[in-house]
Amino acid sequence: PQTIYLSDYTPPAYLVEDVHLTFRLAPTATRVIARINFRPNPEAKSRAFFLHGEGLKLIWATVDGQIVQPGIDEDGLTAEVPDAPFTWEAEVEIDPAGNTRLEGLYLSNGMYCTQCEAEGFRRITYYPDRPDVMAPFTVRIEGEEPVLLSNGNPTDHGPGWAEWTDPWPKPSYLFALVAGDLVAREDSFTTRNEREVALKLWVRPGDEHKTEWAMESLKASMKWDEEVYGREYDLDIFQIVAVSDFNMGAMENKGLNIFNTSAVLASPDTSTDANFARIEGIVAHEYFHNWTGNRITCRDWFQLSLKEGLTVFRDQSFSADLRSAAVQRIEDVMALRGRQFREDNGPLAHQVQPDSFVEINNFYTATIYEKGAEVIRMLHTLVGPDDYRKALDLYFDRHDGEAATIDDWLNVFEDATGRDLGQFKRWYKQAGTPRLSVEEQWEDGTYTLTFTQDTPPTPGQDEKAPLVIPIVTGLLGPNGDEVVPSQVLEMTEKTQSFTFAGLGAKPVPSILRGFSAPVILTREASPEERAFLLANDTDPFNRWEAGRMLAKEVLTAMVTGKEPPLDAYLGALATMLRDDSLEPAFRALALHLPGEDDMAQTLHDAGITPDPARIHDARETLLQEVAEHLQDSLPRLSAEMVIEAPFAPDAEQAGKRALALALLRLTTRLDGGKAAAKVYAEADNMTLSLGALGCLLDAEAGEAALADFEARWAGDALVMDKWFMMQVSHAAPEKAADVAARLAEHPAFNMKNPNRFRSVFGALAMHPAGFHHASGAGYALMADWIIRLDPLNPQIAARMSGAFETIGRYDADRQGMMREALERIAASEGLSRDTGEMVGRILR
Ligand code: B3K
Ligand code: ZN
Repeated sequence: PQTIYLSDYTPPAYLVEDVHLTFRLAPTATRVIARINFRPNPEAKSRAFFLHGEGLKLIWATVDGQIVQPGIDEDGLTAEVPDAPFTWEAEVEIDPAGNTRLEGLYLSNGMYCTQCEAEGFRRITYYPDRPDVMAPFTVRIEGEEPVLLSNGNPTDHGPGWAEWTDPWPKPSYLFALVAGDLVAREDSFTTRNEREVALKLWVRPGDEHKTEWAMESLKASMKWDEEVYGREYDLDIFQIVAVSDFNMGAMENKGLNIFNTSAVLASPDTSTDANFARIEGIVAHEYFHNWTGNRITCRDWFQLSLKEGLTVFRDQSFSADLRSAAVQRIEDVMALRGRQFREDNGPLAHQVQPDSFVEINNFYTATIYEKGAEVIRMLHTLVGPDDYRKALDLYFDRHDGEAATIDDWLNVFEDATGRDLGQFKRWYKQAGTPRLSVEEQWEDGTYTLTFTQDTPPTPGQDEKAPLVIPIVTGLLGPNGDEVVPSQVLEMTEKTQSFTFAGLGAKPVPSILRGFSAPVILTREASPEERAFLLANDTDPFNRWEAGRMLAKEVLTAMVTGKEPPLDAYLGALATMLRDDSLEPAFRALALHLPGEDDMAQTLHDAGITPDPARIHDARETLLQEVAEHLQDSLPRLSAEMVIEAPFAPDAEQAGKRALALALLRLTTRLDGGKAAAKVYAEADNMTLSLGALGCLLDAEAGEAALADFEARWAGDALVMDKWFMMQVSHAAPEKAADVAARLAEHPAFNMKNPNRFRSVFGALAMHPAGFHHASGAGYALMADWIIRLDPLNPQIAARMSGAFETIGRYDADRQGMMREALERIAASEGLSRDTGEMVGRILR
């Protein structure tokens, strides 16, 4: 397979004036007739005419009405065309029913839908399928399905056909078509300029009761984007469609977003609070793409983070505004560390702006998305909110309607603020997580912090230069008062000192507040000092962080056979938990021990080879200690978390339920599941019933509840995904692979459905003690299923192979077995470019 390089970018030879598509839908033989007006691109270096096309059966093609015989290979076609504007027409046949890759046009449960990003449109018709070719589309759909949808505004329809016009020039990856038996929840939104926008959320009949939350989230997003970014919606209608077979969460197609059912459908009895929050965030994310992604798109896929990093930053800010900013930040950082740091510290590490790729779908990663968002957050911190807004206004003014680059983005900030961002750009070009160490000095009322930054080598990048790191820092006095409020220390050198003069006593520093940069901060501190920060820091993120650092030190000591600072930790935890001024959601997060994967990485960083079984046992032991230490407070605290009001999926209630369940997990360790059984029996919402089920499974008392759950929810695919997942994630380590293997034989298991596949094998990958069990059963099973899935859905198979990305951390035996599993995948016949690239990078 061919490697694509950023440095090879050349402008397209021909631009598209407009596109007209006609679809004659039929499950195994859909005809697509395209009429495309091309004109030579004055900026092009060549006049070679090439159209992408994959898996298409060409019926005929004409140039200016004359039949042509193009040269066709597996990537597309070439033809003789004039060095002047001309009309290309072609008819192709495609097979939506046979499309298990879920890229291009496919059938999902009898309903037609599309997924074109990144390169799916070339599986629909011959086209310059690259994001720097933007054009207005008109679409005619002919089919017997009652609902026929495409991008833009509806222009005309009749029995068996409908026409749609999207006036905004767009790249082909934003094209969408949906046809099926669907019903809509309808609403409307009035923009700040008093334009009425029709809102429609399309679902299968029977799912109507799960549409309210997404609709409310959509309206909130539309309002927020007007208020915070000054961005107004630009069509007469905005539609969302829920689809049950979908490779990722959702897709921002212009005016017609397509969503995985799991990312849009919600009701209290079937969805957890986490589901509600995720849906709110994804609805916002896709809606925000209308400006950051669609109106201004990417010149090429190396610029992917231009739209994704920015849009993640926007959806995180939206959720922070709607919910608790502190809790949102903690959760975002937990996700960043869990996925991006893991990626950045292994063989799959790559730049926020990569230099090359083989399969672009492999680069929709935590680095492009979450680290990309952190980079924008740092810009925001460095220039401040006012200049940030000024720069964004300039970005929209200057690049609206264009396919832009990350350099364009940085230039806008330079022009709007007068800042030189040359060094800052390294965040885009340098992979790896910087380590930030700090030393302190105290002398005559002057306190000095000396920082050193160091980014370890990553594949293909041995040398790392110093980055610009905004270190938000405040100082606390010995009695807990803040003596120096938060300020941004702007680090640009490898080693750099910052002094604070005129202090009466040696302060306690609170460094990297709000997690102001995506780095690993190492600072020696006594358990007492961590406990002090957990009790007193005015920055809620660092308050939580202090508790987490302390928990990690306890676990590290337990794993390595040292004396753990248990009393300091348990004492601080108990005080924190009883502090009513802290919101329950925060207390729930602070009660949460660092995960097993996080501990494995932490030990590896400290030069200790992690043993997943010992980590698991240490965590279990510590949880038991916590439960016993808090024993007397558990009943009272649990009682305080009972909600009398009717269910609402808001942050406040969700926080109370989160704390109630954290307490229930501890209680279960003391009562063997008695309280959990009661909660399960009485629960009137999915958050509590699933939480209680988890407790019962942990206590090995879950059989009855599992059977009850299955009987009750057999007809609801999204809830059954949870049923599958819970059994794997709560399995004892030595049983996890067996449980997954057995579930894969269950009649309701369907490997063609990405949600179901992930609910079993994604859960196994995220169960470190199970996946890495010394028997090697986890590795072998995962490899078997990746090999089986790859011919059907290479994108999901490739993604799943990321389970092996932590290979470098483990002992020789485990590494050997992981390598063997990877080599078996690599050697399987006809392996996809997607999985081939991933496995190759991990093995390299
Ligand atoms: N842009 C899509 C992701 C497309 C993934 C293609 N493999 C969803 C999003 O980021 O909003
Ligand atoms: Zn996105």
